[in-house]
Amino acid sequence: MSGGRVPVTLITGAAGEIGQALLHRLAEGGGHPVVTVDLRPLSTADPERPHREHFQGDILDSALWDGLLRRYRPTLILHLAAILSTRAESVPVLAHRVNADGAARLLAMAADLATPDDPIRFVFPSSIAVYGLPSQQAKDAAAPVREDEHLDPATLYGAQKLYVERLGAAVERLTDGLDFRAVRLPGLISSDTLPQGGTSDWAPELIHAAARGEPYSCFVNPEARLPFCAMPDAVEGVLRLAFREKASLTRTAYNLGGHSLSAAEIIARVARDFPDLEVRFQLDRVRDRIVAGWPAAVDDTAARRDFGLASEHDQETLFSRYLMPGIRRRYQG
Ligand code: NAD
Ligand code: AKB
Repeated sequence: MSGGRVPVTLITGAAGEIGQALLHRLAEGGGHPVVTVDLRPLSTADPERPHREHFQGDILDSALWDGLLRRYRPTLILHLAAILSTRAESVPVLAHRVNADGAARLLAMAADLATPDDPIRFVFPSSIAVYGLPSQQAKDAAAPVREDEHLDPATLYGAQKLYVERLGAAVERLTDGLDFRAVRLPGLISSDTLPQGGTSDWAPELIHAAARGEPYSCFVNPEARLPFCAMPDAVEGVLRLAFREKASLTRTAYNLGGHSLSAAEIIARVARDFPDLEVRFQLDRVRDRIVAGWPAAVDDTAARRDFGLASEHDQETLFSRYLMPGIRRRYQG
């Protein structure tokens, strides 16, 4: 207890794709009880979760934080709540409020609460959207992008992610007891959940459509290429960073790598398991252009060295051991 308040791990955006996977992983035990915040209710499917309380509401609502902080004292904050890239472009004012203001307020709250005796660790999932390659030719020619290269985001979402990374580093410098770190995630693919509002969504969408036996209308061109990572590997990476001592870290923001895959390559691989897969290309120029500006691959040497990032899946087992069995279970029983 700290001032009568219960120390907790706080997860915002916990009802989202990563939040659900994180909660599932944290249910394996250890650590403080978890308190969650999201606009949406949490799925109650897993009664084993060591979950203490869910606050359904807006991270921008100060009454929500007053209520939460009366009873709980976060020691670790995993700030996931966000509006993803495609949706952010269509609701720019809201996206700014949630992605930039919301994170800034939460950082200010953490800075107010943190002391050298009662420190707070703040973990921020950033994105490959912080990078901006000027053209498809530049993207094709680029080596796996390192953390300090091509930091020229073309989307609102990417600019907001980079801003929060920089703000977090600045607030950390000004605050004894606040420890901020960020991990730039690639496109994620889960066998259990589907994404909403992102630009890397075509890959998970088409894999899930194949398993449901439905045709898929792909909004990027067949050569569109991004790094993709299995959801459990990404969650493991986030947690490794979250629990690593500060002395081991040499950066504020780390790349988490993925398998560099084009839409055509994903289709060819998925068709091995689902030969009836039917894909039509119906280009969405805005989304296709966003993908053209994001790197095809990122260099995660620093994360491997500093916090032991190691993915369980290689490119083949991503499909054969993780995605295909999970997706078949989900749709075909
Ligand atoms: P998601 O959209 O599934 O989840 C985001 C959650 O935030 C949702 O449940 C939503 O209800 C909640 N939310 C949005 N606005 C809110 C608000 N004002 N108040 C409270 N809750 C709010 O996204 P995700 O894939 O789980 O992503 C989690 C984080 O990881 C995000 O910050 C995202 O930018 C980042 N990220 C995700 C990916 C990916 O491929 N999934 C890649 C890179 C970075
Ligand atoms: C999105 O497409 O917005 C996310 C991301 C890569 O940040 N999946």
